[in-house]
Formats: sequence, structure tokens, C-alpha cells
Amino acid sequence: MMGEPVVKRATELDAVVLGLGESGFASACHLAAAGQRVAVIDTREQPPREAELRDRCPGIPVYTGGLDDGLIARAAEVVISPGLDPRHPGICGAKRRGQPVIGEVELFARSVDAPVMAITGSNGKSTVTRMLAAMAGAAGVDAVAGGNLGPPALTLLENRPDAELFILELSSFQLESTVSLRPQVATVLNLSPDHLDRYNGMTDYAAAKARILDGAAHAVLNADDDWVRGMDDGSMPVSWFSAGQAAWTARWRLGHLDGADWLMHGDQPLLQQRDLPALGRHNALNALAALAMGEAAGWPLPSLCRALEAFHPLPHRGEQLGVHGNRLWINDSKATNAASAAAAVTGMEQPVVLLAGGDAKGQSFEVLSAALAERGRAAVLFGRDANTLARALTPAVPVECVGNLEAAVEAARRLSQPGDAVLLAPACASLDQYTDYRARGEHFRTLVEALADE
Ligand code: UMA
Ligand code: ADP
Repeated sequence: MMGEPVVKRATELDAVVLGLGESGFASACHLAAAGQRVAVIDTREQPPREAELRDRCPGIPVYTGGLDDGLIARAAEVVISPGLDPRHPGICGAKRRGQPVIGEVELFARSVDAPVMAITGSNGKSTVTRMLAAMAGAAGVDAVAGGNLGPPALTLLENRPDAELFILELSSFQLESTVSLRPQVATVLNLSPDHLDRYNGMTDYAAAKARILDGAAHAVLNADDDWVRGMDDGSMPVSWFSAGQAAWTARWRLGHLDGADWLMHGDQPLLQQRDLPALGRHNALNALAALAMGEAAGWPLPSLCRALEAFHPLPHRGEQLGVHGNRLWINDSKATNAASAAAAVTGMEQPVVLLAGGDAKGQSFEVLSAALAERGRAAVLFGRDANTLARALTPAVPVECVGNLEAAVEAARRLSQPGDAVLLAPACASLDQYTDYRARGEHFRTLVEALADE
């Protein structure tokens, strides 16, 4: 008798990983190490971590050049990379079939035993994550930090399974595929328009960010931000922080006493703002959020203050490159949206010549225009959407459009005056001219270093 044709079962694979970048690589290795039957698919012909995966886990099949729906359907669970839009037909198909669609951070959450502190927001995430890691060290806690700023959460867990604490920066893309994280402390720092090409408006984007609070034991929230205030559903204790407007609720706030700006803890002045090496009001707010998280974890405040006094801005985030030609040159290439660039401008004490431009991502630049009206000497605009920016920033400041960053530096030398700051805070993504914001910041650093040689 002829045998029955082999019918493949719907769950012939335990998981299919979609995307083979940092996150997909970490997910595939983690699942394979747990003995799961896994395949990886990427829409790209040559995904970035393909060679490493074939090297490390030769048994995992990798399919490139498209998301094959038939293959996705054969898996019990679908693990998506954060860079993939969940509205992709391949992912919608999986959801329609009822397959669980999760991400790398969910795999992390299922495996981790140690407590997690989690940080999200439109701006300031990496800075607060690193501030908190420095505070943990000062408090004698063996913590590791990563997530969206790298290394991926699962890589942290693999390298340091014995860590006492995991401090994670989480993007909205990661949060939307995470269900069981339950952080010990979670913060939403602020919310301003970003990534709106991936969301159906701000409400949808805010809902993705708010998921960080699901099951959190304690929340740290920005009392000045309407979107963030709306995330308090009364289900957990909240420590509020504020620049001062919401002083009535905020235990952590900025205050002005005897002619100086202070970080306040209730009525107690704790630390002078000018003692923070990370400049600007936005970094003082980041410090307040980190302090509130440290307090919620039970760490001693004096050691947290010492950690902040020794905390220098991360590369490409308000990084002072030096004084050349009597101008202070600052690299804030990580300011990739209007709100972050506006915060960078407002944080300066001297008149600013702003270098901005790149991929404008369809944003409104009103907040940047308002900041420049106060502090701006001029704006030099480069890259693909220079003209869009020029329209948005006129008449707040005089503007000049140039082709690239090199020409922008030349123009800034001409338009600035002694004592000014020249600030690269592009308010845009870099991908039209660079591989990422780091490459843009490194290029700026090289151009500025050349000024020193003249
Ligand atoms: N892509 C494809 N086809 C695929 C999979 C991805 O074209 O099948 C594209 C995506 O559209 C994206 C790029 O490849 O343009 C990278 O996507 P990815 O999901 O493979 O990215 P990873 O290398 O896994 O890196 C991700 C985060 N990237 C994104 O969310 C886009 C990294 O954050 C993060 O460090 C890493 O996981 C580890 O957690 C970067 C980032 O830009 C720094 N994040 C955004 C931000 O900060 O604004 C959210
Ligand atoms: P993220 O990880 O959220 O992108 P970063 O800490 O890397 O945030 O900071 C990116 C840029 O955002 C900084 O260079 C600065 O210009 C701006 N920024 C930092 N903190 C804040 C804040 N609390 N509010 C507004 N802008 C900020």
C-alpha cells in the first residue's frame, strides 16, 4: 500500500525569527541554545548578521529576500525584529492565523530572573539608562545596561546571566512586541512626535510607549508632559518629576534658590544644576528621572548624586568638541527629531548657530523654530530636506541651505560670532547621507578637529 503523503504539521517549527540584524541574531541564538527548532527570514538579500549566524548556529536555516508566508505559517511562534513594521503583510497574516507575534525583549522577559529597570520616552532614553547604570555602580549593585542602545537585552542575559540587575532602554518598536516584562521600576520620560511613519498618530505611538508600565511595580513619570500624565491609571505607585510647572505633584523637580538652579527632592535642594557635566535643562530632567528610579530601588541618595556629578554626556549627545576660533563646537548628532534639537538649543547659554538637516520624517518643526527664536544666531541646513527645514525655521532665524555637512561647517564659521556655540543638532534622521547618527557625528568631529589644525 502506498504511504500517505507527508503532510507538514502547522507547528513544525517552534519559532520563526523575522529579521537578521542585532535583535534577530540574538533571538535566533537564544532559541537554538534552548533546543528550539527555529528558522530565520529577512526581507533583505544580505542581512547584516547572516554570516555570524551561519558560523555560530549552522543548523538554523536562513531565508533571505522576502518574508515567505508559507514558512511563517509553519511556526508555533513568530519573533519579529523591531525594525520591521508590524503592518507588513507577512506579520498581519501571522496575526490573522492566531500565531503569537512577539519580540526579542519578550524572549528576554520570559528567561530573566533578576529585576529589570526599564526606560522609554521619545528623548533622553540612552542618557538616563547610562546615568542609572552609573548610579547602580555607585550603590554597589552589579548591574548591566543595554537594550535599544545596545547590546540587545538577550545578549546581556547571555553574557551576564549572574547580573543582579538589568537596566534596559526600550523603544516603542520593542515594547509593542513585549507582554510579560513586569519591571521593578519603569519610566516614560516624555513624548513628542517621532516614528509617526510607523504609527497611526500620536495616540497609537503613546499606547506603544505606555506598555512599559504593564505590570511595573513602580513608575517614574514626567508631570509636565500631558501624554505621559495620561498614562497613570492609578494601578501602581508613581514618582513624578517636573521642571517646576507641576511642583504641586512632583517629588523630584527643578527649583531656583538663592540665585542658583537646583535639583530638588521635595523641599530639599540636592544638587546644583551647574555641577552636572551633562549640560542643559533636558539633562537636569534626565538626572531627576534617574534619581527617582534610584530612590525607588532603595539606593542611597548621596552615592547617586556623586554618580551624577561624574557623569559626562555620551558621544554624539551634547558632546563638547572644543573651542576653535573662539566658538564652542558641540556634537549632538543624536538629536534626530525636532523636540530633541529644540532641547539642545534651549540648553545653551550663548547664541547658537545650528547645523540641521537630513531626512525630516514628515515632522513639524514648530518647537525648534520657537527655540531658535530665543537663542538662534542662524541655522545652516543641509541634506535631503534642507528646504523643508528652511521654510519651517523662517523667519525665526536667518537660514542658509548648503549641500552637505562640510559646507555647513564652512558656513557656520562665517555666520557665527566670537563667543557663540556652533551646534550640530540635526532634528532629522541621517540616512540620506550617512549610515547612522554615529557616522554623521564622527564626520562632524573630523571636520571640527581640522579647524584646530588651521
Ligand atoms: N529590515 C529589513 N528587513 C528585515 C528586517 C529589518 O529591511 O527583514 C530593516 C528595518 O526596516 C530597519 C533595519 O533593517 O531599517 C534594521 O532593523 P532590525 O530590526 O534588523 O534592527 P537591529 O539590527 O535588530 O537593531 C534593533 C534596533 N533597531 C531598530 O529598532 C530599527 C536597534 O536600535 C537596537 O540597538 C538593536 O535592535 C538591539 O536592541 C537602533 C535604532 O535605531 C539603535 N532604534 C530606533 C531609535 O532609537 O530611534 C528605535
Ligand atoms: P534617546 O536614546 O531617547 O534617543 P539620548 O539620551 O540618546 O535619547 O539623547 C538624544 C538627544 O535627545 C540628545 O542628544 C539631546 O539633544 C536630546 N535629549 C536628551 N534628553 C532629552 C530630554 N529629556 N528631553 C528632550 N530632549 C532630550
